[in-house]
Amino acid sequence: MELVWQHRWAADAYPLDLSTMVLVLRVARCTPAQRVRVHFGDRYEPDFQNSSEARRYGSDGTFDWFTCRVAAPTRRLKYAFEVLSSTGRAVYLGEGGLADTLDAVQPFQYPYIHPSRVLAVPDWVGHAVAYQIFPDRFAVGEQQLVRPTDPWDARPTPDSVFGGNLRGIVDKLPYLSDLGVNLMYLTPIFQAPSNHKYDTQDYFAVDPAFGTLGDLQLLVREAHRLGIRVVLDAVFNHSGFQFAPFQDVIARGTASPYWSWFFVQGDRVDVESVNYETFATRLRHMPKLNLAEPAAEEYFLQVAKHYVLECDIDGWRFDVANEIDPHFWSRLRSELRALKPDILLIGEIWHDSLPWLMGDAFDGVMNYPLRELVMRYAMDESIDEPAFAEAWVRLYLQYPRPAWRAMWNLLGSHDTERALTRARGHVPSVVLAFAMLFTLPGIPMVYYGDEIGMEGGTDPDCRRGMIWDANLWQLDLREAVRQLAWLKRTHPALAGDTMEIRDANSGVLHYVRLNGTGPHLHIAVCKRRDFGAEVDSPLFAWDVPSRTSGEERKILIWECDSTEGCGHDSRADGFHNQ
Ligand code: ARE
Repeated sequence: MELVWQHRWAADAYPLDLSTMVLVLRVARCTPAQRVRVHFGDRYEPDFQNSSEARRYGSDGTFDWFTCRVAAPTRRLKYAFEVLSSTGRAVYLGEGGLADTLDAVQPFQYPYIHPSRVLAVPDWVGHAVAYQIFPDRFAVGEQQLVRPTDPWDARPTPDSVFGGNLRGIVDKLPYLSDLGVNLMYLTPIFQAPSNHKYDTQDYFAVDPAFGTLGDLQLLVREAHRLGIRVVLDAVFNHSGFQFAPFQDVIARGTASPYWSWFFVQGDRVDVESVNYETFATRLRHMPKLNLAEPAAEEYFLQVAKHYVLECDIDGWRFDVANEIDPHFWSRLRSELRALKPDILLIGEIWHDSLPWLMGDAFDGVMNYPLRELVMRYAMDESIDEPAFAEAWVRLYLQYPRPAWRAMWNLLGSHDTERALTRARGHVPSVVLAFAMLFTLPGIPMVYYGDEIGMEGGTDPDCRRGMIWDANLWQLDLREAVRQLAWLKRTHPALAGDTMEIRDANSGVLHYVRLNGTGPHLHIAVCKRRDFGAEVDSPLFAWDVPSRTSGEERKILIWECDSTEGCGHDSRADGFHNQ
């Protein structure tokens, strides 16, 4: 068993639709497998009716990963793996462990494929290009609605108010459209005392500093007119201190009808000692909500539906999504999907998100692990091409493939240092990172200002006022992002979730976005001069000097009908995807 390994559920055996399953097996590299076959059939049949060859997707350095797509016409499946080792010996792996013969193996079972376990993401995400806005810092409409505490170009403090608002965003929609954005995510905009609005006071009111409900309706209407969808930020893990139900609990204790909406130790709230659960540790202004409480669950379901019905928004990003009762998400998904079938649901989860990507919660998550991987390769240059390829294999196969179409792939957000700051001011590294972000599976998301080379450390420094003086922009960078956005919006190969990666000899990272019908898209980042690919008229070619060694690097993006890459001499390890 230590030689082969299977079954983390959901990632290793998941349905693509009601009659197709994807099975994944990893085999320890210390006992390399020559070949892996899958024997499978209906659970109630006496034997396995079919078998199919699994394809080797790649290696993560420790394991070789094999994937196989199998038909399950009765929606019920049993299966076992036949692993032919390098010595020619066959072993069989099933739920009961290893066996020497197929007859002796106790098969794995996928009892029944239910629709709630088929992760169906909205079709439109394939060509989505997202842009994140922190409303207080983006733009001021014709009238400022609040007295700013700082000048627009100041370095923000945790309490700064710059005065950006919704009408300001409306005025800048043409800028976003020109950049190629077709999906806009706003951090919270509902009434709250802070500048970030993650401490909600009234979920049914737009914060007066940002505007009115009418301004939000105008923003969505104007954005839609330009082909830009709008996603809002739902803070359901905790409320703000001023939230009326929490104030009622403070006033009336257990006599309050909202008592069980919160987690209070004892029979009265003691604000001084913070005797109640909060977001993070003892943040008294952010009391944690109990969405397992039916009345609270109903209330927040109403909040989520309200903005879909009243403002026609296109999706939600859920704050601290991994700390909210999982039952809430399955109800929310089914009710919002009934209201708007192509609504996008994104969780903010910074780590392994598999439990929330199994079809009954989110379509995707904010993909911070991918951010770290791309930045280590493109900016820090702390990992090389083979290491990137191995880490990609591990990350990619961690989730059901459909989730990769809706992943929010980002280089930064309002919670992290900015891309150019991570690159220590080296613009070409940011171009390389964006080129990878826009060509890997998922929705690329640009954090406002990263496209023009804004700098900023961690929160609150990453929330400076947007720079609108084009003389201060990194124009090459913005042009590269604009071209990459065009490519993501138009090339069919970038809309899917499949990718073949080549752990080519060091100095060349080469991956291929596969396209069922038309040409594939090849992306290569080369540190080696004799890359050897006869690539004429690439769609995108960029010389990117290395930040650390100064050696020449090149990004090449070209189309080709084969995955062999038009004469490219990369001696790929046969990484193929299915
Ligand atoms: C600010 C400062 C803090 C300070 C706090 C004091 O940044 O350093 O302690 O004020 O009040 C919002 C505001 C923040 C504010 C915070 C608390 O935007 O400016 O902090 O409220 O008042 C984890 C969570 C993740 C969360 C991050 C921040 O998992 O959900 O921490 N992100 C969301 C939003 C934030 C928002 C909140 C939550 C609260 O995106 O903007 O903060 O509603 C590792 C861990 C992650 C961790 C991550 C970052 O990767 O794995 O779990 O994320 O680090 O810390």
